[in-house]
Amino acid sequence: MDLGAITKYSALHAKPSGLVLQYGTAGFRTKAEHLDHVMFRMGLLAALRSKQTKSTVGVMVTASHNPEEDNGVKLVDPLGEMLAPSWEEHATCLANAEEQDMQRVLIDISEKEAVNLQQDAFVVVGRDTRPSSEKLSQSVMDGVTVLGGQFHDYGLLTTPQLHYMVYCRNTGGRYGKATLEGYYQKLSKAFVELIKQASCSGDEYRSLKVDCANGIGALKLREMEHYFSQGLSVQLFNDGSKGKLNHLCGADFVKSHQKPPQGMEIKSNERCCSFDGDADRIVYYYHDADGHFHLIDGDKIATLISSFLKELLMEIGENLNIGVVQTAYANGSSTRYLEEVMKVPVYCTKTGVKHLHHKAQEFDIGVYFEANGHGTALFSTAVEMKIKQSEQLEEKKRKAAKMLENIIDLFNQAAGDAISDMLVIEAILALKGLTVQQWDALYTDLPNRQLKVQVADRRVISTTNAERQAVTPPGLQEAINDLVKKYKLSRAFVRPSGTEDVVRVYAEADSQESADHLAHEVSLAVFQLAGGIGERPQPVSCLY
Ligand code: 16G
Ligand code: MG
Repeated sequence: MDLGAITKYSALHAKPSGLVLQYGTAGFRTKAEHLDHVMFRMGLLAALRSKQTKSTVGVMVTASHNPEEDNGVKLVDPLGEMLAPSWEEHATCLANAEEQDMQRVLIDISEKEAVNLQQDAFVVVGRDTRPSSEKLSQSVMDGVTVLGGQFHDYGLLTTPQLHYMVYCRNTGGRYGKATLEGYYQKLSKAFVELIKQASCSGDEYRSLKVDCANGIGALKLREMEHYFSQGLSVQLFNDGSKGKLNHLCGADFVKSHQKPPQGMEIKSNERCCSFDGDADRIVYYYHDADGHFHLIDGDKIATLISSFLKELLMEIGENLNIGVVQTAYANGSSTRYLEEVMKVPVYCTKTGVKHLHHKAQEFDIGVYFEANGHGTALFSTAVEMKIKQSEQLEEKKRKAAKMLENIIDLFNQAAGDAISDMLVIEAILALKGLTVQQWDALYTDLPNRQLKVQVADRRVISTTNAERQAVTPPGLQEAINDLVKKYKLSRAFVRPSGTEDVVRVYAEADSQESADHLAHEVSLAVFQLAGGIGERPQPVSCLY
């Protein structure tokens, strides 16, 4: 490690004094103008991680669904997964070190993690379409270089595409080719083969409207569409040619406001979907004949996918298990439907993709989705073995095995991916002959409400049982329990946000009015018992 060079270059990416950031569930995220030093240092850290794992590591420059002025950075571990927890701590230490402490922190990390500094390092870098992203990704590469590492700059990529590249590079090409062409071909080939098996792929299955949040998803989907156009035609909206990134559009807007994005013309019963700003989240929706908006969120996506996969499993195999992983935000109706109607075991983890991903790896087929549309399905080697053995099976079983093989190719195994999930969903709808309304009708969501409460220090709230119960401050959980009892089919929980300085409140109940009241009452309890600041929480009717 050439400490002299590190100090010299670090001064060119100086840290604004006093700024403290935390590597959270989505990496570092804040106003773009505060991030130059963080990017340089994450370049250094990625090089160290690459040396330690003797593998390619990824760095993605994006702030997903945040406003255009923000930016962020996330490291991708060798198998395409989120950064290991001990390295998240190193990331926080390194990002917050004052200039004169940088050398010591770097040496500390290298020693703690037994990094062989002589080892080569290789880092791949991707970025979204924000105006600040190009320069910030350059700072990442500066960091990698100063530590003696090599890099490949993929330029503009969706976040899941970067995960895919990392995964391909560390599996000797077995998973796929680490190029955009490789990604497009792998997914499109699997999709087109699946669609061919649909007996009822009439016109209504052939077109889909996609809101791209004025982000990177638009560019990449446009590059990709001709690869799969024989199976599906996509009409792109909010493609970045006019509007602002994530402004009144995108998956986060549609899910949290429960209304369609601006800039998209929707006729009744047309199937539509929205990506978020870095294309790792997707939600579907439509307008019914009466003009009512229907949201089909991550929970209903998980239901569609897991029921289809369960059918395929029943066709081909004994002794293979399937599980669905959700978070506390999953609508109660979805959990009930999965467990009671579909007889699929459901597990709940903390919020954040890495927790769901980890749990899903325990099953032969693990389907995981957050209600907000982050998710994918993972497959064990036992499933792949079963498919290989299917040559000897009877015709019907062989067909199911072939479908499963294509589905595995179509799912991005490295991360939840809006493009890949979209193609999986489109294929399943066509294969099952389901309209968007029929899909939506699988179950009815319980009315729910999410609110935010400002408190002096959100760390006073700690939770257990996958965030469904508050442990501290004292008395808060008892207060929530008492409030919940007042309503039918009700449930509520609170948790400190991992991405914003707020406490989040979730409530659901048998009617929208009840869910709104409950959410408001729980917000007041948080305000009183957890050190609320600013204005007291307003009733929901005053907010919307
Ligand atoms: C991050 C997480 C997402 C989670 C969200 C919760 C990843 C890649 N992203 O965006 O999964 O739903 O944070 O945000 O893990 P919150 O803690 O502010 O509610
Ligand atoms: Mg995202």
